[in-house]
Amino acid sequence: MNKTAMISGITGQDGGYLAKFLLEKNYKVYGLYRRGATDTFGKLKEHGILEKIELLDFELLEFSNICRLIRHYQPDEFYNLAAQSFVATSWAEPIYTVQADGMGVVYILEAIREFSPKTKFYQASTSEMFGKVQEIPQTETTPFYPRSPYGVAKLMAHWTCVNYRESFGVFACSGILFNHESPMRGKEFVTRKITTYFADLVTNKTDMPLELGNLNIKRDWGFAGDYVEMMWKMLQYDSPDTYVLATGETHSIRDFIEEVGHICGYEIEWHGKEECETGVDKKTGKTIIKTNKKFYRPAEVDILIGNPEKARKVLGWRQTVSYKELCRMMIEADIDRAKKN
Ligand code: NAP
Ligand code: F7E
Repeated sequence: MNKTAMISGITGQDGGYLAKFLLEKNYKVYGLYRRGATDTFGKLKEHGILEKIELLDFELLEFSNICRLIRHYQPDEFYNLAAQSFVATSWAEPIYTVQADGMGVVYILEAIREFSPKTKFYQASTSEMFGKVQEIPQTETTPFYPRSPYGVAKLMAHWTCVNYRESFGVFACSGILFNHESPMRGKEFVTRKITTYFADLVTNKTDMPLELGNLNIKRDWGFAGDYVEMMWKMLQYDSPDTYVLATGETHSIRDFIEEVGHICGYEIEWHGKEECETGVDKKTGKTIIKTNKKFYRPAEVDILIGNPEKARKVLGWRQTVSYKELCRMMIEADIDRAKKN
């Protein structure tokens, strides 16, 4: 009998990579999605797996629907990747974010506890829970200090996961994942915003500068494809636990722009600072980057850098795509897409 896995957030970046990975392991995959007025299956089509997944209606805030799904299908594994995942939006929609990203997890865990206690559960926790970091690098024991409604909601979900593990014996794992990117990343996230811009620039689709927020922020960026395998590994281990997944390297937004710019043949000279900074193409003198206050956040997470030692030892975590390879992979994919369109 094939193992069964439910993936919420199947239409997102990680949903596609995880579904592809599990299908290759011969899982029967149930993809949970919310109906949209426009086509939201683009990533699954690009992965070439849309037809292989059984799609089921799902909404994080609809407890009745979550109960019905879990009672009926009783999956071996449930990967909760669904979330309002854009940090900037969480200040505009704090109530919805806390309900979906926090309460939504309580709903799923309650349904598992009640109707399918054998289901193993993976929660998509995040380095945003470390926020104003209390320690460098961050590990599983670093105290949390979230800086956004998103981080607060995810922290509630994380502790709920730990609590259901300890109180009811649910096999609930929390993966504290640092930023992971790919050509499937949503275009509003900073890496993809930068690579889609440079792709448009080199294919002459734009001559406007790219407007960004704080360029000095640092993130620990890895490749999404590497991280989904570890989600699965967490659920195959003898006992449920919490793990940090990260690369152990950190780079600024400025650094990411310079690397992608360099691949596209641009050397950038910086003028001004903070909210009045510009990045100028050395060859032509043209301004290609501009900061704009609009993209600054009310409270920032200045630096993230994780220590994935525990995952390395227990799960065999290793990174297969380096930072520079990730930059190249993303810009090349966006240039290909820009040429096709
Ligand atoms: P993503 O691309 O933004 O995907 C989020 C998914 O959640 C989408 O399929 C979205 O559906 C779905 N969703 C949102 N609200 C929902 C709701 N109310 N009911 C049902 N589905 C809903 O995110 P991702 O990058 O793949 O990340 C996957 C998970 O890992 C998220 O929980 C995120 O918070 C977490 N995480 C991500 C990172 C990272 O660097 N990528 C790091 C740590 C943790 P629509 O397509 O309909 O919007
Ligand atoms: O921002 C700065 C911004 O939106 C990264 C999500 O997957 O990873 C992601 O959250 C940094 C921030 O990702 C712009 O202020 C500057 O400091 O790409 P991002 P994020 O906020 O780190 C974590 C781990 C998750 O869990 C989340 O779900 O870049 N930044 N200028 C900008 N960011 C954006 N989006 N746009 C700008 O113009």
